[in-house]
Amino acid sequence: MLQKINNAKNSGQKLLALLIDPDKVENGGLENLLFDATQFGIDFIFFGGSLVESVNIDNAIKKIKGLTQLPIIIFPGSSLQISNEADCILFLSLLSGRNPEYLVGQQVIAAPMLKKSSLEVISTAYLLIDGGRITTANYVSNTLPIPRDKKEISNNTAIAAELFGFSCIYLDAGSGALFEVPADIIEGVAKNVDLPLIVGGGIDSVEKLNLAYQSGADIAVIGTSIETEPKKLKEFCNAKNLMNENSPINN
Ligand code: 1GP
Repeated sequence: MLQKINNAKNSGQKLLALLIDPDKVENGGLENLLFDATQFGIDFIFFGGSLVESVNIDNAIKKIKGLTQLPIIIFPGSSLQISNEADCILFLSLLSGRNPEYLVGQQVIAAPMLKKSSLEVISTAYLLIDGGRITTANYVSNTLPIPRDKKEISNNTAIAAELFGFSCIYLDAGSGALFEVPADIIEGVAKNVDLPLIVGGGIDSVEKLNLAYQSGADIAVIGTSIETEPKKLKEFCNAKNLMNENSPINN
């Protein structure tokens, strides 16, 4: 999967991930949603959440796999969210925070399970950016997000991530953020490091999606907006496809 992501980055192709909250898998509409996601051009299903109630992760992923052949990447909120049913997992370290439990504690618990699993593991520096309100990720991780007007902090953190040897960076304003990750934060990180850049949180319009891509996002993640208005999926996919058709590397 990392190879696919790096190849896309090197050829200027943008990717789009649909985030599925494990607690919503049993809700109606999943079949249609995944049919549309496959048909219109979603590249990955991201699966996970900061707070998951009582769902059986294996069964939830099996259900998704029964409905689509899209790759499933676990975006875990904790070491409890591991399943061999998925294809890949983002091995996140919350590098914007100063809570050792989310920098390394959960990872130490998860490490032997991941080592034994068949999952592809992508080491990912996870940076929470202030999205205008306290998100579940901020609350649960007990960390401060990077202020929206402090791009030197996100730049420095991203450079540290690259020096540490992380394989990619995830800039997240948090699920349901009021404001998406600011363009200048994405631009700064994209200029300072060569790693693939995942960007999400609060992307609820095609304009915001396009701006994230133009600023340097390689993968955009969309969750809440599609949960609220599933019909937007087609618009988002069309925008991504159009951006790729018009990519200077293609022309
Ligand atoms: C959250 O980046 C994801 O971690 C997606 O955010 O739900 O706001 O789209 P939204």
